[in-house]
Amino acid sequence: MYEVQKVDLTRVKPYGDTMNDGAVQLGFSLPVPYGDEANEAARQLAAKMGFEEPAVVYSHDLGIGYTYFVVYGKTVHTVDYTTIEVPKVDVDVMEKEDIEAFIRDNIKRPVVVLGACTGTDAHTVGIDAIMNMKGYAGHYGLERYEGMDAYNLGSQVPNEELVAKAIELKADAILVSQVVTQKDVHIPNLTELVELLEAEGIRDKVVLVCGGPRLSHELAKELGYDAGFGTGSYAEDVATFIVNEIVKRNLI
Ligand code: B12
Repeated sequence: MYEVQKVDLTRVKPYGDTMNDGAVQLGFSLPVPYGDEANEAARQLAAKMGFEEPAVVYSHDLGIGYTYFVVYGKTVHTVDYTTIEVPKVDVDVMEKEDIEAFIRDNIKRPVVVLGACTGTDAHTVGIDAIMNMKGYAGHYGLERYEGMDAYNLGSQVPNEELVAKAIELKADAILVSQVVTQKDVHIPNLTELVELLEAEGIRDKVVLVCGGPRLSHELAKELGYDAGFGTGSYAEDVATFIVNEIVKRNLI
């Protein structure tokens, strides 16, 4: 019979085989050729990172002098889970039908939503997941919502073009997707959009939302957005936020 072990939430550490053994799996590559010396380099590096009993359990030749490793180790550190607070979008997510009814009852006109993956970013799948008719993982996208006029401009859209389209369509909400975050390329790009909207005098008239796998609500707020959505977001999460925000800010 299983014995339920009580977890001390003030001192949480990873669980591998047994409670609090601290076991973790790391994956990284080194610019050294595949072989025994490469494995030893990876093991020593994990030890220097502070992991106890580091062991290279897998390595793979990436070619041209690079090797990939999977290393097991045990961390000695813990975190106090009871003190953790993560800023999140604060709305009770509605179902699609409830959002449609909310628009009918409270906004009484079509909600215009404009979306794009901006700058040099060519990843369309995230914004498509939110906007496309067929949706994502069984959640229909905004194009299928009654009472919403959704325009998906696709990828690599310059901020200037997005702003011009927002003015032309009198957009209620602008949705920006940023997937590439290498060298923090998303930060100046997201900031530029806010600045352009401010220069046009329409920042306060739109609900401005960004999303992507490495974006948080906290970062979005810092950059001047109304909300940020990360991995595992669905159309109804952002649609609920938009319609509530329109009513709250009296953008009707
Ligand atoms: C498919 C893919 C590509 C395809 C894209 C095709 C396309 N039409 O989209 C191609 C091959 C073109 C590509 C190219 C590149 N890619 Co790429 N790509 C991927 C991959 C494998 C999957 C991304 C994806 O489709 N995810 C599925 C969607 C559904 O998830 P999502 O984007 O997170 O979206 C969800 C949420 O984040 C959120 N969301 C996203 N956007 C928005 C917006 C709003 C408003 C809201 C509310 C929510 C929201 O909702 C979505 C649904 O839940 C990832 C690795 C991975 N496994 O994630 C790398 C990855 C994103 N790519 C990467 C890189 C580096 C590149 C290249 C630079 C590679 C290169 N050197 O050429 C180029 C960049 C080209 C460019 N100019 O942008 C890196 C990015 C690293 C980083 N930190 O920036 C990744 C992480 C791979 C890696 N591990 O290195 N890529």
